[in-house]
Amino acid sequence: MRAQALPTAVDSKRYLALSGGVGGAKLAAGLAQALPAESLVVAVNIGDDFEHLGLTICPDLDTVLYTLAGVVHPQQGWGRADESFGVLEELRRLDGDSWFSLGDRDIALHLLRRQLLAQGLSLSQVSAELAHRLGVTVTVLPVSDQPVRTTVHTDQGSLAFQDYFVRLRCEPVLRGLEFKGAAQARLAPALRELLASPELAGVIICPSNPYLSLAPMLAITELRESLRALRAPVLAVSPIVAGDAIKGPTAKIMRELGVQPHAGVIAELYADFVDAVIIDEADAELAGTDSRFVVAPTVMQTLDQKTTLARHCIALAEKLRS
Ligand code: FO1
Repeated sequence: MRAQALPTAVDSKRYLALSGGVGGAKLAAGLAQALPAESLVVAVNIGDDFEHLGLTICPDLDTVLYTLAGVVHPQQGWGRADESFGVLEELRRLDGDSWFSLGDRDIALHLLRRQLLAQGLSLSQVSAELAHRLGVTVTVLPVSDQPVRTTVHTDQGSLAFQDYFVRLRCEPVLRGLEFKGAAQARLAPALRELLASPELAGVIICPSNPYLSLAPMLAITELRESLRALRAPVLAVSPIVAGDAIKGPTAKIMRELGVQPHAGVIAELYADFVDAVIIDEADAELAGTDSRFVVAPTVMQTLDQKTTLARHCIALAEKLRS
């Protein structure tokens, strides 16, 4: 009698990416190319979220969703491509709040989010529903279903995050950051489950702003402690290249906090849980200074570059696991 053929082993490895907005979404897009959809979970910062015009705005979640759906504004990296601003123009005419640039298509998504939240769905459930409706098959979820809101302490007083970031264009000098709600926040249920799962093959910390995007996530005790205790490798991609940020105010913020912007700083900030830090080829001379540094091309403009960096991350996680 012939032995029954064994079923083909199903590769059930899963990767977790921790992401802020634009920079993180780029690597998430590369990971979505390099991995099957069921093998990737992207957990996103909610510190930038706020209530505006009666809507719950989740800029980083939407940036990741729009990027993965292929509908993000290609130059801005946030908001929708092919957008119109009829509502905003009318708001301006009526002397309403128009400093935060919400396009018409974007407002439609926000109305839907409002409706689903009002029906009692959690932010994770709403995000899953929005992902589905946008045709995104990768799992995208907020780091928590409870609010965490970033307050920026500056030389002009304490400011809500978007007041500082968008209305004042990061001009005030930063003195400190506070993540309101982080002490009480629990991880989103699917994230907690993944962090405890033997299927977790690695955690990839995307090249998002470590102070504005990743710190609010890591301020949730449950996340930081899970990463510290994790058996699967944790690796981070440095957002600093040749002493400057690829995009956004990371380098300015670091200088204001008295930190010299260099790629290696990420290894110090995440020292208690990170196993490897990918730094750019432009910073290759740092490689010898810390055994955790690994050099790879980290500048992502094209989809090919995003996918190449994603493959480097996956290969590194595999190497660290073996
Ligand atoms: N960024 C801006 O610089 N100006 C805006 O008016 C603006 C509007 C906006 C609307 C929806 C959205 O999802 C994002 C938006 N962003 C805007 C980007 C966003 O506020 C920041 O990039 C993130 O919060 C930082 O990660």
